[in-house]
Amino acid sequence: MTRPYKTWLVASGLALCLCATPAFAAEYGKWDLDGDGFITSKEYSDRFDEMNVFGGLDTNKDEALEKSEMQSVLGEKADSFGQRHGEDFFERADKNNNNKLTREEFNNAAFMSYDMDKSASLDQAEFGPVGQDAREGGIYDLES
Ligand SMILES: [Ca+2]
Ligand SMILES: [Ca+2]
Ligand SMILES: [Ca+2]
Ligand SMILES: [Ca+2]
Repeated sequence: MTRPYKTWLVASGLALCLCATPAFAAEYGKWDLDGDGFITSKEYSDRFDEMNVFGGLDTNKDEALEKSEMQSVLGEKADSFGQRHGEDFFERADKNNNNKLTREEFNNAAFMSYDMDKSASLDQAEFGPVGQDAREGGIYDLES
């Protein structure tokens, strides 16, 4: 009878540890600019732009992302990107179906795939994958 309870304690203890590390808090704070504990799509887009994710993918700098640009810049990261955002990311993101993504279309679609509960904000649990993708060697580490 005591076993499931213990397992639960260990599991929640681990989760708390992960969130409480200074590195995690520092990273989260970089995104959650007003410090309210949630990352809105605006905060997310601002940080994404600061990291120059869209700009890094938009190689001809025309503020429009073509599928071929994404594929050539992502290179071997294309698989990880597809796993994170779905293989049909480009099609879903392209709201007006012109085969190009604006900065807004790109940022919004990326945000939505992290916002698992569709609350229009990212809590700390939802931020976990963002932190992984944004760190050195992650999907968005494009300048290497
Ligand atoms: Ca916030
Ligand atoms: Ca372009
Ligand atoms: Ca479009
Ligand atoms: Ca959410």
